[in-house]
Amino acid sequence: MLAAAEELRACGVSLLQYRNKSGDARQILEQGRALKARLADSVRLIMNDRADLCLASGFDGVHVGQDDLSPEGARRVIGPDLWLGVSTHNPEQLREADATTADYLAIGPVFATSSKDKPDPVVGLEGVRRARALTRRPLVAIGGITRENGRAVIEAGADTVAVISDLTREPHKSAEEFLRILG
Ligand code: 3NM
Repeated sequence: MLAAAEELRACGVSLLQYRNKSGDARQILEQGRALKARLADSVRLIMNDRADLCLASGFDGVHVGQDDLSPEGARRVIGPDLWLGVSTHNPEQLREADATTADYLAIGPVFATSSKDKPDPVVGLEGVRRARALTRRPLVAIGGITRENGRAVIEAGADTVAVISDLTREPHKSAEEFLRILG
């Protein structure tokens, strides 16, 4: 994981989310601190789900889903300055998240994904367009995004994309190509 994170950083990736759905708090903290030590301030590090472990790891922000701490609960833990991201999966959730102090909103899954257990229904490019019309905050599209469809996702209104599968297969080549496509 550390080597892959460094490789992505070297390609110009500027934000990484640490996501660990199976580890316990102790392992998440250990790995979070190792990531922070290895990458220092060269990449913005976002902790998935856990505001407490974001602080304990020295990360730059936390990302919460619909079943985690509420955005305002997480904000109370991390304070006014760290970044808060919120996952949404439909227009109603997006509207609700837009009324919080979130620094960015995510919409997804845009396309079918095998990286998430029990994903919500796909929203498609139309879901990205609808989300764009509902918020002026930075909008991150997620779910099944590849180098092939990334440009269309940006053209539908996303400011950027969050990717797992298409980055993990060949991180270096993929990150470079994504940055070219998104740039
Ligand atoms: N969240 P991949 S979709 C972690 O819809 C995650 O909020 C989603 O992985 C959401 O790029 C997803 O491999 C998985 O599809 C993204």
